Amino acid sequence: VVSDSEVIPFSVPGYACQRRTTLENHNSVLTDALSLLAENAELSDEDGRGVAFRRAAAVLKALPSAVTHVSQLTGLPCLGEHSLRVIKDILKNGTSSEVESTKASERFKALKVLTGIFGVGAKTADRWIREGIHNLQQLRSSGQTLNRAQQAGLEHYADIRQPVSTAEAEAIRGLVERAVASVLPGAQIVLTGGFRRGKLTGHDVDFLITHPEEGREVGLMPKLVSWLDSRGLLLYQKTSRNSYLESQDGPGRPPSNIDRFERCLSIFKLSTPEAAKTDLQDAAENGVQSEEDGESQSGELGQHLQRKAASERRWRAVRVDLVVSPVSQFAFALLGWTGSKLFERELRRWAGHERGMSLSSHALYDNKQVKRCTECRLTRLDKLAYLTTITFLKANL
Ligand code: 8DG
Ligand code: MN
Ligand code: MN
Repeated sequence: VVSDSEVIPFSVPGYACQRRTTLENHNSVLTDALSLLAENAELSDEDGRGVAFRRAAAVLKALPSAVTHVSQLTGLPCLGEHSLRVIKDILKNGTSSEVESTKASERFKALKVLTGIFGVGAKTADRWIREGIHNLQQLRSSGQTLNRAQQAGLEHYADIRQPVSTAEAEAIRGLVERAVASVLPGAQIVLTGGFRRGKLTGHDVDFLITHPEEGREVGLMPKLVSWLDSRGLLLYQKTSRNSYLESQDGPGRPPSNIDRFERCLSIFKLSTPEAAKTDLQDAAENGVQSEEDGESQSGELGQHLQRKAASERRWRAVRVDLVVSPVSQFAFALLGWTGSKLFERELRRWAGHERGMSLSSHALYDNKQVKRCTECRLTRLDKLAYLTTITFLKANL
């Protein structure tokens, strides 16, 4: 028992983007619990609650040591009543009843399995659940019409849910570098997303591509995609010019977080004897019983068989995002695609509320000057923005 006088309260700044957050997390029991509740809220179309739990988890992630006593949390930002209740529950009992019952709920388990399919969002999953579809078997036999993305997602489900390793990300980088070098010599490619933040695994691999000469990047994506496709390296791809202008940014609407860059959401076919070996080991060590994603026995068996098949082939499916940006917007694109999602959200909130500026993946504007902006001022602002983004990255990676 610790007396209150011995407890040293923690202190962290209010916005996630103002904190130095390392990959070392001293409070993973608490942050796992809050992240699960965040996930459940997001999957239930309650984004506000989701963000609140994500913010609370981010605060605990930034603490220099493990929380042992609730009084250490006095004065910390972003810890609402609900999050505090969960934290207290865990500090007192070792677990949170709300987290445990969420984890055990059929609805949550079904939402996780179904949204784990590439191309399936919370709304689709919810509709399927209401129609009695809770797992892959039921989906396969339901006769539901699946779009191209969902078909690919279902076909490569077991591969895609296996985390991507840094070695695999490097192998993909090699492929994309070769492709880019042959369709547009001089173009540059950067690994973004979680791997750029130093994470050791990811759910996909994210790349940003540009060319040092403005305008040379135009038309790059289709060439890149057909180079990869003609060599049999793509299992699925969808290239899109973003609908940002038409759908998101109408008058009176807040600017969208979604950017306008040309992008390609894809599934690569990566030849990896290593990946095949890992899958085999995984299947041998864990058997079919240890899956914890809430699939039924037959679902687990199905996945096991998919993985076993994976171990017999010499490739695996990996989700890859490709984005092309003109070099004049590269700094913002890089910052915007580095993540994490909460960091980006918080950085934009901070820019708006504390600095009167709006930040996107394209530019940084001073809100007071935006109407009178001349080319010249924009250029100067862009330079300032570039320096600002670099400073942020140094402070936060
Ligand atoms: P992970 O893949 O390792 O799980 O984590 P991550 O790399 O941080 O997540 P991500 O889903 O791949 O997203 C990487 C960043 O890309 C994310 O922080 C924000 C940025 N991003 C955009 N636009 C979009 C978009 O339309 N969709 C997604 N998913 N991310 C986007 O700038
Ligand atoms: Mn990623
Ligand atoms: Mn991604």
